[in-house]
Amino acid sequence: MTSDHVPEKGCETILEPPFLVPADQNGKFCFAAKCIYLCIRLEASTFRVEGGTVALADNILKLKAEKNALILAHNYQRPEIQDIADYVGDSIELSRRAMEEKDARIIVFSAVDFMAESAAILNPKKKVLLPVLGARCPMAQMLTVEEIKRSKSQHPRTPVVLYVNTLAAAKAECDICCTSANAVEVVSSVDADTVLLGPDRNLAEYVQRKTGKTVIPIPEWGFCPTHLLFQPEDVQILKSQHPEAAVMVHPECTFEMQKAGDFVGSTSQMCRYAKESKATTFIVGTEEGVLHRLRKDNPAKKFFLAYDGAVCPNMKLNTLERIYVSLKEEKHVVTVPEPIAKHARKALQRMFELK
Ligand code: 5XR
Ligand code: SF4
Repeated sequence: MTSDHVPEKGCETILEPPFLVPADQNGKFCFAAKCIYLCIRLEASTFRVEGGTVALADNILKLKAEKNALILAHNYQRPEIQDIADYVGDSIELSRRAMEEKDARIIVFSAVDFMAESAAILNPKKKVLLPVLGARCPMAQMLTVEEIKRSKSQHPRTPVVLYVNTLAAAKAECDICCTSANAVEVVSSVDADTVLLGPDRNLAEYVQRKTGKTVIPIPEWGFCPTHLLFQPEDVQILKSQHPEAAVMVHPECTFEMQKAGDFVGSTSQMCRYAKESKATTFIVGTEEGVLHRLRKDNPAKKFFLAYDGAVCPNMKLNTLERIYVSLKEEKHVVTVPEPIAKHARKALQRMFELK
């Protein structure tokens, strides 16, 4: 804001804390003038940004109506995207919404690759659009079909449970899918004491602790780069500033981080917990996007991100501008070849049948 504003000679101090008014007449004038100037600048830039965003959001909504499209946004999307979406949720809520959609011709999936793929698998008659082709979940790339086959041959007759954070070809190789919201129920429902679960190792260990079953992670080292950023030390510091706060942690975080939590769960479970809890302050250990939804749903409660840098760059590739272009040009269409889709669909449907 001040970088291109060169103060006049003798007035340099006015922007320094504690913003004292210079004593001489000339100084006072400079101060007042600069305040007005800064206010106008602030106003103009706020107006420009908001005006642009509002216009863009309006155009998206118009285009959406013209094209009979539905916009689904993940909890980790930017606030302005969540605000124009028809539905905001976690991967299972959005997949179910996509599966059940009857009227829309187009589904714009503002999230990452595997979620749009699941929508295309579950509702193949719809045109599913992923606004940005590069929005790919690195964790989903960590489990290859070869690795699954290798693990299966090492552990014959052991059921394979795959996190939805996998590509369609991997899902086609598994018995049942799960999300972070239902992994414990899915593994409990499987008729075996030992299961293979991938790609997230922290989630596999969490499920093992919760179910008492042996959960073998595939691959050995799968992880979410964003959730690994959380450290229990950050929670300690925040807790010392807000001793009354309840700590919510995602199961993709390390066990040390999970131990620092009063509650471990997926984003949809966090949303429920925050609503129902008596606590009015929360420290949140998951991607920062969910704070927008938490604050919107609980305006009287306070939410602090456990670590400022917990941003998924892939999720954040989606912007209003890109959604507009995606809808206008009807790109990028996500399709899954039917021989793969039909196996992956079965694994997803088994998960849905559980609830
Ligand atoms: O809801 C969550 O907990 C986040 C979720 C999902 O199920 O949507 O697990 N997102 C995935 O991208 C994993 C995130 O780290
Ligand atoms: Fe993938 Fe982690 Fe981003 Fe979720 S938050 S999309 S698991 S990288």
